[in-house]
Amino acid sequence: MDQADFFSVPTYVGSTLSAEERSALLARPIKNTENIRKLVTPIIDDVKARGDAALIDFAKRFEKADLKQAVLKAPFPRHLMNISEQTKRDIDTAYNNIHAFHKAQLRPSISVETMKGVVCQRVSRPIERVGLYVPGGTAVLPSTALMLGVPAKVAGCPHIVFSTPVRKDGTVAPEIVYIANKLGAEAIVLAGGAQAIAAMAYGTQSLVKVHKIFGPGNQFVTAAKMHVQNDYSALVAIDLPAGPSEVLVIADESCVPEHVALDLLSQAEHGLDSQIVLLAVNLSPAKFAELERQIHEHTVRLSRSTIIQKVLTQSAIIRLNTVEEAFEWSNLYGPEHLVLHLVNAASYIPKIQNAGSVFVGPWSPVSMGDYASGTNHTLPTYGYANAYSGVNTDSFLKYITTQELTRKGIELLGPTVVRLAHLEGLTAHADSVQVRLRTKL
Ligand code: HSO
Ligand code: ZN
Repeated sequence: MDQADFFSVPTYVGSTLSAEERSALLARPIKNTENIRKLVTPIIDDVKARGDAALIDFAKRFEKADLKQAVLKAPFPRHLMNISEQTKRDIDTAYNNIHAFHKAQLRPSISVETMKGVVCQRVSRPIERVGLYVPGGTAVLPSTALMLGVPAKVAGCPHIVFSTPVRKDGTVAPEIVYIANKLGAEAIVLAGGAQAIAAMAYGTQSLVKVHKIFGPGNQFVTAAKMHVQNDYSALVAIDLPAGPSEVLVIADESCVPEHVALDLLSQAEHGLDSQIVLLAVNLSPAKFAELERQIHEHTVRLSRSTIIQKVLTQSAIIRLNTVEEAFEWSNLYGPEHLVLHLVNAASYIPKIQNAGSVFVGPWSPVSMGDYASGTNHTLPTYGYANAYSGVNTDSFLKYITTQELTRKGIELLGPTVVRLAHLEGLTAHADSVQVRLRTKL
């Protein structure tokens, strides 16, 4: 076995696959949730019981860091956000684009007169306290601080807290502190994993509990989010199940193999559990060979080569005959990121039913959306794109409805409601309308 074979990507011919083989290729690896739950529950319970002291102990155990305090409160000291002028400008550029796109998502309140004298309204309110989880792990992700913080700010959330694991020296990445400061966040919880989620869900001696928790994370973070969401004593909501990164690329003969290769590898480098799929539509043998060559050539060169090689062996290239078939596959898979390397790529958008975010045409690598184009990078994974949207401005808002009827309105609609209430045997409901209809003004 030579070096190239070691991480060659399993390749399939779509037309030869049985129904079972197809669904096996579309499935994500099954998670042993029971085991994860067993590990996560005692951590959550400990933070719930002991608060800050438990967080300090976990920082020692998991991050090998000695913390004096578990929560860093605003105003954040300047020396903790020491970054270059160029990095500031780059963060600011990304911030402005994300801000512009998420601001445009704000919707005016609506008011509809459904019948004469019956007026219904919907008004929005920002969620008052939001907790934003920024993963640490194998890479620091200040971009995630922007993706969660900017829409929170746009929505008008008055109390924003971040949570992120500390480094060995007890500090967090200065870029994250800079962003937290720019957003007017109140605190940074110096914790990662399940312990961070628990701190935000239940509060600690130095942190007020939040109403909704956002952010991607590993399986422990996701399991902890699910756990606290189901605990009435936490009374907390979560954004979405956002797991390991995924990309599905659809490429036809017009594609530039090197671009396709790097789009795949850029998501593969996120972690050992990343998922990448390439649907190759009618590629000539020469194009296909070049694509494979590019994947190999770049994989050996990249800084996270070992991770990528492992990911490639558990990935798939599927050769298909038509673009239509490719979209059928893609809609069944429901990828977090969908990249279209196709002639007239934009004309296929109406065919997309399930995807987190779509990257259209040869000049739109996933990285643009990961960092700075303006769209959000916290997206549904694991096939949840068939029911969930990615994080957006609405995720930070609640909608309240109101109704106001006039005397004319209740006269018009009241008898209908009285009959419907009787139908359900709920006479107090019926009477609350009847008494009004009888009231002489
Ligand atoms: N692609 C990731 C987000 C990210 N990429 C952060 C780079 N930094 C979401 O799946
Ligand atoms: Zn990424």
